[in-house]
Amino acid sequence: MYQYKGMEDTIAAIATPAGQGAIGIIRISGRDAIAVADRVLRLDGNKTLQQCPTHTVHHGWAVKSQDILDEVLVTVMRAPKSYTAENVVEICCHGGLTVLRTALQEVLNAGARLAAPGEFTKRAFLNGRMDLAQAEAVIDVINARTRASLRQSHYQLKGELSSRLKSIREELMKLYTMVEAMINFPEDAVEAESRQQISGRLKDREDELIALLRGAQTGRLLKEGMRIVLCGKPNVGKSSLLNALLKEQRAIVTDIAGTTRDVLEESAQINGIPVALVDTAGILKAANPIEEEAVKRSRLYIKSADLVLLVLDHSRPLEEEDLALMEQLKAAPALLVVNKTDLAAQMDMGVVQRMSGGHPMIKTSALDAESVRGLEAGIAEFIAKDKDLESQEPLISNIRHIQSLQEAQKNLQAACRLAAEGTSLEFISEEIKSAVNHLDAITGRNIDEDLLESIFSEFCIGK
Ligand SMILES: Nc1nc2c(ncn2[C@@H]2O[C@H](COP(=O)(O)OP(=O)(O)O)[C@@H](O)[C@H]2O)c(=O)[nH]1
Ligand SMILES: [Mg+2]
Repeated sequence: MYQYKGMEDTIAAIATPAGQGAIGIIRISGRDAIAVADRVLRLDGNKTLQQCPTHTVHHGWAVKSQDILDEVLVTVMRAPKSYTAENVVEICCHGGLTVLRTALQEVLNAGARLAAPGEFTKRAFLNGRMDLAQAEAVIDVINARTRASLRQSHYQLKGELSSRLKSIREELMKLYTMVEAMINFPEDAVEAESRQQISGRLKDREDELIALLRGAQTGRLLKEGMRIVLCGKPNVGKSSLLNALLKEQRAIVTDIAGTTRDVLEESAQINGIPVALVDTAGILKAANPIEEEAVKRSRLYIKSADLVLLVLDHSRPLEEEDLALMEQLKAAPALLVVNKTDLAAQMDMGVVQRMSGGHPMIKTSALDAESVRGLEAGIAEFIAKDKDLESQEPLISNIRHIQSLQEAQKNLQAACRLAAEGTSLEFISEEIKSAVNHLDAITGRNIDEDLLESIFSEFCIGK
């Protein structure tokens, strides 16, 4: 098994966030974890952790020489049944920063070294407790912003993605062996028939990869959320709608056109999807350098949006600026939001309809909570279109996984084609092998040291 420099060390870190809390945990892992902990602990009844059975909890005191540092509860977990598959001790202290830092310093003085970010999880992976995709799911669980993305991260942590990949890999290895046998023992094989069979089975595996990749779009959405940009000429109610959607007064609203100068971005959740709501200035023709910059930024935001809400003012006749924006957004993912419907209608809805470019239209009033909920529902419908947000299947969301799957799929596509074309079998075998390697990169069977470094450096210390 792969080892890194320092893997033999016993490591320790504060595993809870910096700051005050009811409790804080110091986690120690490694061969000497229990001996190190015993050096800083005085447990009730004068016992040592060495004498205690695994997976038990003990009351006592953390001490520095004879001085008491804190009253603690200590959990001991012996290898291999622990998070890292090594000996692990968790010391539960009171959650003050000074208490924790002092206790950690004593643990370090007693023979442990400070853990690097993600080092506990890295060991869990290297000791075979979980594969790389599962280890990466740990960080996703911690970072999950919505319940839907948390559920997906748990699927991956439990190994659902890994077992799906494993079954595809097994089948590919069978095919690989078959092709190799045909290369090495040509006299035994009925080649034409076998080729067709192999090509069919390769295609089935490719289809499985395609299905996983299709789910990845939803997976990314659940994890990263989407950016929704409000645009429309000044005074139509963009900032009011942003505030209403956020349910707080975030953007400044006045009846003076041009109140919003800079782009404002705020996060919210719509139907369990994290969204970044962006309010733009809505100025189309700049009168000074500040406005010029505002116009430029608005344009950029509109371009990068996953959804644009084009806001129109129902209480005023359509103007050239409205039409210009509609024209500009014809091919963009957009909803037309007809605002201020609480006021008398001045807008020619027939023209709006005709110019809408087929975008759905939603009538609102920023002053009326009920109609803002209608807008939310419209946005939710747009988000959910063609996606299964409640999917019980593992949805891939990690870019590294997506790229590897795409590469594997390309290999299988080529292998199918080659098998059908009657090309030399060696080329087919090469493609299958390469597909397997790409799948192995996801689960970490194929370890690239630099890659591991970069994956685990994203973790927090103590995880
Ligand atoms: N009656 C009514 N007034 C609104 C509505 N939405 C916004 N307003 C008012 O229109 C003015 C401009 O709103 P604001 O949100 O700043 O527009 P923005 O320039 O597009 O951001 C303010 O006085 C708001 O109170 C609405 O739905 N109905
Ligand atoms: Mg505004």
